[in-house]
Amino acid sequence: MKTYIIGHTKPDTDSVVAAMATAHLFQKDETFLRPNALAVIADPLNPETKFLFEKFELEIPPQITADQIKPEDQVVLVDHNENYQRLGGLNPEQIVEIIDHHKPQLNLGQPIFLNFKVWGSTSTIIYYFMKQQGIMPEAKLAGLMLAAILSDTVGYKSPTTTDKDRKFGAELANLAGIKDVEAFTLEIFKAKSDISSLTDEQIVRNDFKIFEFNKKTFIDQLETVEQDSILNNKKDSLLKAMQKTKEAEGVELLFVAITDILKVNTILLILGEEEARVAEKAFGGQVKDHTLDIGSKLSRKKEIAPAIEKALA
Ligand SMILES: [Mn+2]
Repeated sequence: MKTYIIGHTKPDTDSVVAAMATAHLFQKDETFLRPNALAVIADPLNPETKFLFEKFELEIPPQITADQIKPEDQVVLVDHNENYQRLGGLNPEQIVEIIDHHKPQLNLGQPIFLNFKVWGSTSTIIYYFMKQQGIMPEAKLAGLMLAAILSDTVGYKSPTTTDKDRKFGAELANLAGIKDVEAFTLEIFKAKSDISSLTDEQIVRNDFKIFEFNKKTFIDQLETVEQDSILNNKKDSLLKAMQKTKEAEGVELLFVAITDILKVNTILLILGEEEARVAEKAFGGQVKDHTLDIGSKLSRKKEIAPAIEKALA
């Protein structure tokens, strides 16, 4: 019997690092009774996460498919809980534990261990458990955990940021020997912005979620330090890729949010009239040339998706 610890599909840094940190915790502390737990990933790493693993010279967790999970194995989900965010084909009956900071959307047939905390990253939660058990991550893992917090909270600027994230982030910076956290944040932002290897369709699908609002709504968010150049050079081709994706996914509304994490500003790419109507109702202002500036809203979870949901209600 094996226990796999896995984050969501199209993993971000927090998803991968939270799985690794959880495996470390379970291996070091036998009271969890999951000593052979193994961190794995559902899809290849994005450029930001790849950069961080190279920087800290740590081994990337192996990628698995549902076929590799045997009926007697157990699965721990980190950084997600919703069905559509899970590894495709995963049998929900094999999920034994979930550690997450997203809205719970669960319909499971058996009792399981649930650890949900409304903090800025799942890595914040794992570090909290480590502290409770007196287990400290070694320097490299601490550096990755700090990166996961900074990435998920957009350098502590997102409204999802809590005092726990700042406090634990500072402790992890100490453990990792990172003195200039701001410079480190900028390094992460630059790596996050590297879309040179992505096609337009991959950008539109880079970090999307589908929300079951009154209308089925696809929202992708691209966090970048190059908002201007993306809008100047890529808008038309992205709109084409958005149309294709909308048809392929069978959604009623599709938005791509281009968030400049240094300027703290989001511009929505608006595909058609229906999206324009909903976005104007949700955020005010007027759509111009397929774009709507929605100001300082950074968080899809806390600001962008709820406003769209409300406009559709
Ligand atoms: Mn997360």
